[in-house]
Amino acid sequence: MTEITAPKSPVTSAEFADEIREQLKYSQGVTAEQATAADVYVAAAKAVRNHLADAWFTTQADTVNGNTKAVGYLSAEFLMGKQLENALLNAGLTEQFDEAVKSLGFQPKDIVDAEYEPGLGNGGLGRLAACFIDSLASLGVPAFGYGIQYKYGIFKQKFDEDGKQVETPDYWLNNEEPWGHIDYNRDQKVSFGGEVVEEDGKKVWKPAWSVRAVPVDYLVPGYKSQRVNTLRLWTAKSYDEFDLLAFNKSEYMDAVKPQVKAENISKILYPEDSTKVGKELRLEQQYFFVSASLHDAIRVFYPGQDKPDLTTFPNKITFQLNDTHPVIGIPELMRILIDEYGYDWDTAWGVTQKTFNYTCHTLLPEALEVWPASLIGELLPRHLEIIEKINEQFEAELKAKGVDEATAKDMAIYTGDSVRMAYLATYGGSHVNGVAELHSQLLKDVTLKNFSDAYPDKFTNVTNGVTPRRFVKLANPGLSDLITEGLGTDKWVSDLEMLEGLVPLAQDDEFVKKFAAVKAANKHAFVGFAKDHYGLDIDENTMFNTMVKRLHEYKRQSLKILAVISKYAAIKNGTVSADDILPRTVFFGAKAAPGYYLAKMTIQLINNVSKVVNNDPDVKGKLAVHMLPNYNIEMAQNLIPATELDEQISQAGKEASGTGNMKFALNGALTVGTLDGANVEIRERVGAENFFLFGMTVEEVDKLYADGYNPAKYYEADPRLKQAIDLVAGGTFSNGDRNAYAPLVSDWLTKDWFMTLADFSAYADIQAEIEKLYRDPLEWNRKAVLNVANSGFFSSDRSIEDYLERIWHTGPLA
Ligand code: GLG
Repeated sequence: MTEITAPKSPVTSAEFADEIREQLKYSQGVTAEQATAADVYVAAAKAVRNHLADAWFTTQADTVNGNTKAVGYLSAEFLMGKQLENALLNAGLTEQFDEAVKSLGFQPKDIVDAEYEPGLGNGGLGRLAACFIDSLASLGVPAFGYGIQYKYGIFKQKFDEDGKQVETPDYWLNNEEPWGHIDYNRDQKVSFGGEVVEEDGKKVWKPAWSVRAVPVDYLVPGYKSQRVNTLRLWTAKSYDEFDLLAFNKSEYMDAVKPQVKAENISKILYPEDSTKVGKELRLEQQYFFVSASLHDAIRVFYPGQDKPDLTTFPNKITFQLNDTHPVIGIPELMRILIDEYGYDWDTAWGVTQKTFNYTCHTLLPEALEVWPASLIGELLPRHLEIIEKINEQFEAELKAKGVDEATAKDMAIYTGDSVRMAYLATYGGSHVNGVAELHSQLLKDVTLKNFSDAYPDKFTNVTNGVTPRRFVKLANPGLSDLITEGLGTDKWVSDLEMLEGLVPLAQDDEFVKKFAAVKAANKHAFVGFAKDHYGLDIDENTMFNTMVKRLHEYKRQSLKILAVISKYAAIKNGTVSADDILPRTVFFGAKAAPGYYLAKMTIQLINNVSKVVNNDPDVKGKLAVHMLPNYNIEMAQNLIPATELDEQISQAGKEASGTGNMKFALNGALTVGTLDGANVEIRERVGAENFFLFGMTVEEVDKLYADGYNPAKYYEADPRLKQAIDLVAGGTFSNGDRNAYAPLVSDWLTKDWFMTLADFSAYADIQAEIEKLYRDPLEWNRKAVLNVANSGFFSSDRSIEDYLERIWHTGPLA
């Protein structure tokens, strides 16, 4: 095997400045004197990319020639965040960069800020994929991320003067994008539609139309591993850009139609999060990237071979299906093996089942994709046949296992009308995992119970994690320095469980005070960030209390805003004395899916509560509320390190894991949360006494549903809750308009599917405990240090180690 070479020998800052100048001159066509910050950003990006190139090529060669199985991470979303700082860190060029840009007359921060954040994901699932490929590279495991280079990422969120969410397109490729390398010579053809005919006793798919899948390669540098993996995002192009015949007849629009149809496939990221969509285009997107990726893997691992031995495919690469979105890959690999390479069904099935594994990210039944069979039949007729046959084989297998008919029917992959992708994934792959202990247990007990009974060995858990590079080292340099000082080494950045070494320091008052000073500095920095970005004036001498995540009823932003309203009312009414009020600034950040009515109304309510509260002289200095627009990775990197109290208040049994919760704990925020998702494990590790637990458990929730839930009862029982809802209903946050929030209020009082009202009292009660502790800064910060010290488990490096051991059965390159 090839020697691992370091990513191009380290350079001095003067040399790096020359490299930037060279890029400016020969690539961008501007001199250093003419260059703007945006120019220098592009030049620096290209310069650092060059530094990583050799390690990238070596890694590719070793991936193909070595005997370590690679990982293919198939994901419809990769929410990468800005790249420059991370690439510099992993290339070991941070200091050179800082000096170099200063010598060119710029501030490093302005160059970093000039990067436009790509938003190719919705939330946790997409960000997890980004953390995972970072960890794979850092652990030296050969891996490919495979996805789509959407032209428009997640919409940009603004608020209109009524506080309503307004979505605008996110055209992130508006300016030169220096990271992706488009590779027209490694394209793949992806076909759709048409019919299946029999020729010489063989099924032959005659598709109606095809698109050209062109890869755009992003380098994924590992931290101190000398390895650089590939994120290959596909973009759709037309084969017949231009129909000359139509054009000659001056039908200009018709002439470009094929191009428009083809390019639509990679045009937009679906802005749904955990909700079902039934869009033809979405299935086209899924098939597009999965088909291209599987063919690409065959190209990579069997170079130049016309008749490769694909029975070895699962030894070359194992594919992880990130949720149900890529599950069409199962019938696609069957089709490739049988139709394109002539394998028999059983051989193809053996290879396919060994190749795939499936991660489920939800507990909401409506988020498990189910496709109408008619749609699959129209778009992918051969695949529908294969799915039917898989289903027949599955039924026979269940029968042989003694599964009764009614149960087998419930488990059908193909019902005649529809195809259940989660079931197809569970049967068609080797392993199924949930993303936190509780979630994996609930998958076995509830969501996929029949499958777990029939195939107990398939089921396992891998608790999520987050990359310590981006979310501690880069986001929180002050804390990083303090950790390094405390541990006497910076090795924790790639071995996060070393943070445990900080446990004794939580008893050292001097250390705790240093931690408090870092937090204060981060708060101060965020005040500046909020002023620059949103024009806000924030009082840093208040508790920073944050709830950032997608807006969804189950996550219960409603619970938080009702508690805020109740506190506002208490201050106004004088029910709390001035001395008893702990000054708080509450931050929300959340995007709602554009078609999600109640979620959008919740955003509007938060914005209007914010308007009323922040402009009321009676509560000035005591309570402030901000709904920050366009929550994204950049905001997370700035806000999380500044947060003191974070909110993880979903209804128990609904949040599969959460990953924001891990980022907050690692940055020394205390959590107020329910026993849901990974909160359970966070609490176990940081200690019950260092976590504010409230609310119903999964069992209590189930029981209450079963007994018949009546939210109005809770409204009547707790005057704080009644008053908060009455204020909303009475028009306090809508200029007296009593109808403005009627649908929301009516939902609370009559449905309240996620039991916000039932958990309100417990949530309001625990605030006293939180505030009491906060008044004792030393004790609060001691607990915060213990949160940091005991959260090392939540590194995505550990998650990847678990996947390697429990599911992928592979490891780093030698
Ligand atoms: C999901 C879940 C989250 C989970 C994330 C990553 O809702 O609880 O943390 O995936 O596994 N759709 C998501 O974001």
